[in-house]
Amino acid sequence: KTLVLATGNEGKIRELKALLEDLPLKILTARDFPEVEPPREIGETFFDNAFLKARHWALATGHLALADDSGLEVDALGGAPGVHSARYAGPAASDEENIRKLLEALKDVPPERRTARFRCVIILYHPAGRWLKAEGVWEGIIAREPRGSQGFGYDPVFLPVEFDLRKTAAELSPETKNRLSHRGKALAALREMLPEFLAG
Ligand code: ITT
Repeated sequence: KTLVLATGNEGKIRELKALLEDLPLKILTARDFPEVEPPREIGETFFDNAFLKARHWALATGHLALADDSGLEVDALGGAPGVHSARYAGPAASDEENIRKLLEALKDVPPERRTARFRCVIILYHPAGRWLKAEGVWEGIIAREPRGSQGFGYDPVFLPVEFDLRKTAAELSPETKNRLSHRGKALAALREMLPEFLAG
C-alpha cells in the first residue's frame, strides 16, 4: 500500500517518515505529485485543516493520505498563534520571523506566565471515504531566546516540561523529540487503530 504525506513542510516530513518507517507502506509526499494543487487551508481548527488536507490528497492521488495540522498555543496570548502558527508573522514568514514576533509579543511576560503547548491533529484518509483521527499535545514554556539547531518551526524557543525547562526542543535528538512530541503522541495513537483500518 502507498501512503501520501499530505504536507509540504520538510520538518514534518522528516519526523513523520521516521515515525512510520517500520510499517509496510510505501511513503510518498505531496512533492511527488507536482501536478496536484495543494488545498487552501481555510479551516478555523486543527481538525478542519487536517481533514481538508487529508481528503484532498487522498482523492487527488487515489492513495491513502495522512495530514498533520499542528501549531503552538501560548496561554498569555489567548492561545495564539494556534492554527495560524505557520504564518504568524505574515503569509511567507520564515521560522525565524515567526519566532521573533512571538518573543516580542511575550517580552514583558514573566516565566511563570509563559506556559504553552504544541498540538497536533492527524487525519488518515482512505480514498474510499473512510478516515481516522488522532491527536497529541506537548506541554512546555516559551524561552527568552532561541537555542538549538535540530527540529523546525518554534522548537528553538520551546522548553518541554520533561527537561525541567533546561533544554529547548531544538536541542533534542530527533528520536527524543519523536518520543515526547505532540506529533509522536498522535502517531502512536493512530498506530493503535491502524491494523483494523488497513484491513477494512
Ligand atoms: P502543511 O500544511 O503543508 O503540512 P504547514 O507548515 O503550513 O505545512 P500547519 O499549517 O500545520 O503546517 O502549521 C504548523 C506550524 O506549527 C509549523 O509551520 C510550525 O511553525 C508549528 N509547528 C508544528 N509542529 C511543530 C514542531 O514539532 N516544532 C516546532 N514548530 C511546530
